[in-house]
Amino acid sequence: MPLSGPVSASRLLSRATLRDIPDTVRIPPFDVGALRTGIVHLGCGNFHRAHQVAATHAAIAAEGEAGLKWGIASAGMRSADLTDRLTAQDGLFTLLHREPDRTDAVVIGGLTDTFFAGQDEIGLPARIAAPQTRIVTLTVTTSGYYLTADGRLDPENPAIRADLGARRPRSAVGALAKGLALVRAQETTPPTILCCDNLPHNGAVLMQAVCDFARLGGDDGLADWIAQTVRFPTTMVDRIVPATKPEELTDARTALGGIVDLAPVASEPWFQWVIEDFDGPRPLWEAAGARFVADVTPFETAKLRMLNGTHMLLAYAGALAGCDTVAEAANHPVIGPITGRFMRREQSIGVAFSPEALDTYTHDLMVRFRNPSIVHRMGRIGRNGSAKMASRVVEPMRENLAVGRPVTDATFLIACWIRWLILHERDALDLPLEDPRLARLCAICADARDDHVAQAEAFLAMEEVFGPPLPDHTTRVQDIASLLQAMAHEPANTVFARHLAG
Ligand code: CS2
Repeated sequence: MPLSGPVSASRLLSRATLRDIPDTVRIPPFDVGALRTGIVHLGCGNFHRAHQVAATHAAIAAEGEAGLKWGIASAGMRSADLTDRLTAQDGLFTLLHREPDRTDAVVIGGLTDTFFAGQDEIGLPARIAAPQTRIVTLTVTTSGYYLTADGRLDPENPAIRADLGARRPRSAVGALAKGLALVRAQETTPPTILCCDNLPHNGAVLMQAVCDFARLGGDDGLADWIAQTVRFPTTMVDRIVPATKPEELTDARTALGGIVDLAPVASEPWFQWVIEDFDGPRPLWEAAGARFVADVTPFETAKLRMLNGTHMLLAYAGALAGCDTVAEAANHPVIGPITGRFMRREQSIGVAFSPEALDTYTHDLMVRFRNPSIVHRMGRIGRNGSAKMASRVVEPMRENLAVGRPVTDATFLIACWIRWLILHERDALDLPLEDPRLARLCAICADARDDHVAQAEAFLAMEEVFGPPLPDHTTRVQDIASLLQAMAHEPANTVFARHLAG
């Protein structure tokens, strides 16, 4: 984030400067300095702040004195950049709620400690095992769990292998396993672990991964104890939160009457958090609108398929058509209708909502995607495609194929993703491309240069991305290859218009 020189402490957002903030901006209605840590978070980033921290702020505000025990110690897993800024601001930051035509600013309190896990003196295992830690939350992205396509911990992943022998694990799964080993050794009550990433059955999957880690490290007893003793409720989280842009610093400063916030975050107003009901202490997250339910599955399937899967289509097709943001793609005269059709006709399979509820959910999502105040860049939404493809796109596709329903737009999405990779391999994609399997994906593009059938074949053969072969494999390969062929010879917009009409 660009800075125009050092900011004096008297102008920087902090506990001391809260009193200088104009009363048009809501500030924490509790004593931020009196917060105590009850939650440890792994993955301090924008989504975490606009979602779990904002919800915990609301919970503490609603609970008063009794809520002060729910402060969050939040770990950056990849760099010290954001956590250093937050530490300088006593953990305070501005949340800018962006509606299409207005922005509302709130200063959020709730962070007691922010630190980079790689330089933390205490260490994540010790923090997780501290008796006052009653909850551990995680947002490390789908690729941060190092899972195989069937949802198990990848024993060959270098980050996992390195953590097995390390006293200071760097991966979230390693930190949890080592933290829980300490809890077991000291015979205290384990915290509840809440995965807040977009993985199907995220609680069960994370528990399995942590147990897999313990077994890989030769500690079957720990794995059994975790499976029997530690709660990993499933959760569905939803709020669209883009990366912070320079305008956000300016907008925060204006709202705060000249006080500088070096770590503001913008989000849409929409907030959803559906949590599998669990026994055990927790903040009054209902105050923020969180719901505790017996079965999260319908919400999770709807969200993963209809929102997250469709987001991928918007990113891959949108960038190829020259759009910079999700909103531009959702408002595009051809991609917009393809998106709505894909979401309602293909991605709604397996979502246990009534047809009317599906129509409403589709409509609401399109409105959210079209919000022009949310500047969500394609590179960010499209990143880590290989880790997201199976649960968000291929599973519904497989279910549609099994009952003879169309899969044309899922095929289109996959072809657009491959086209991104082909362009990237030729240095012709004007976007940053992040993917845990990037080298392998580029190698496929290079090996089968210009042979689109061979490329489609080789991509679909990657079981760690697509799972076992799809039904009517030859048709799948041909359909993807003919879209790749068309995109190689005609402008993307022409190919897309034909796809919509077809
Ligand atoms: C997005 C999500 O980057 C992505 O994969 O689909 O981050 C999405 O914005 C959130 O899940 C919305 O709740």
